[in-house]
Amino acid sequence: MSATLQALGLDGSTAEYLQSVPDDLVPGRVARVDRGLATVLTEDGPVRATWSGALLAAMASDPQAGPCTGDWVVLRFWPDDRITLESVAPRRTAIVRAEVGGSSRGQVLAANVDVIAIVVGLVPEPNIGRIERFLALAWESGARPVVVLTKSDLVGDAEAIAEDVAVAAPGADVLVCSATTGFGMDSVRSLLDDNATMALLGSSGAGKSSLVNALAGVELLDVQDIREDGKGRHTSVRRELIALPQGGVVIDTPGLRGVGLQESGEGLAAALPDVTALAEQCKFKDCVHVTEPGCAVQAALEDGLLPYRRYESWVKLQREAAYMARRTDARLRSEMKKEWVRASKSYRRDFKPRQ
Ligand SMILES: Nc1nc2c(ncn2[C@@H]2O[C@H](COP(=O)(O)OP(=O)(O)OP(=O)(O)O)[C@@H](O)[C@H]2O)c(=O)[nH]1
Ligand SMILES: [Mg+2]
Ligand SMILES: [Zn+2]
Repeated sequence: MSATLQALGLDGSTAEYLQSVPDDLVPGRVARVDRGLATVLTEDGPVRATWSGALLAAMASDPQAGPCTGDWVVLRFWPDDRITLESVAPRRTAIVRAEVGGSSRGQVLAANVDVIAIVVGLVPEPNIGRIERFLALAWESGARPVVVLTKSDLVGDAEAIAEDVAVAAPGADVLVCSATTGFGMDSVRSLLDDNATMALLGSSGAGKSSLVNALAGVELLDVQDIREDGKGRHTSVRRELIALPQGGVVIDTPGLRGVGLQESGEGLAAALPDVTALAEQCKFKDCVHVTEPGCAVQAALEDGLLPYRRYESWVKLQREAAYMARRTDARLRSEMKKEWVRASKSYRRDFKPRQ
């Protein structure tokens, strides 16, 4: 395994795959993809490649077969100077966002990511529900989620906010930092130990590109002032993989407007393990946790053991996961619809949000 590829995050099993391909092909890692053209980092620097016929055929039957940022690939250098991307190595992990309004097949945002940093600015005040959605997406990917609360220089009580966020993020570390002052950047940097690959996810204006610049120690990426209303304006427009000079790889992404969940619901279970564990104790297997007798979720709500807000997040996320599943399974569709109509009716009837 070459040192250059190792610095780009090459792992053992992918190295094996890359060694199994014919000798005249060149391995590399996809830094970015723009419409049918990939920028691939190789041992001899970055090159631009188009898709091979075989790859195009594979993509016709499975859009997820197309290369995305973070993929390990093999390239063919042709005598006429063309470079084609021949195949994509099996992905260790994949961040998959459900297509908004498209097919039920998700869009792969980034591949072979070890750590997903959910980047959240401390100003405006973090939206816990949104963090939970990002966590569900992150757990689903197979990578390790970490919540990075940035812009600590703008608040006085960063640690108190971090504690609140930690309650909503069981199993994930919560870090506090500032790209501006450098506070807490050492712990963010250590997420890249052993040439790990870290993808940054978060809303526009959260401070993702600023973190990449702070990690790199140079202004690599554009950063722009946020609008007066505090909303970002989507400064970054594409996903981009950056190999840091001191080792480790970061993938910057544009702010996500909608975070779609994939259908399996595993991410949901991992993001809200307390509610999921309760749901397993319900008397009926098909309990929808609204008015059923012997419902452990309702019992915990009544006893005050389960915060109402977490219950609400769970209902919302579960509904979304079920929606995705429904799109892929026509048979389930009508059953699910009936169930959710019933559930949401009695939900509205029985529960007035506490003030
Ligand atoms: N005070 C302060 N401002 C920050 C910090 N990090 C980022 N900012 C500011 O926040 C704004 C948005 O930062 P970006 O890094 O462009 O945010 P982004 O998440 O990449 O946004 P998109 O590319 O639109 O998704 C810029 O005005 C930054 O200067 C920080 O640690 N402290
Ligand atoms: Mg950006
Ligand atoms: Zn129940």
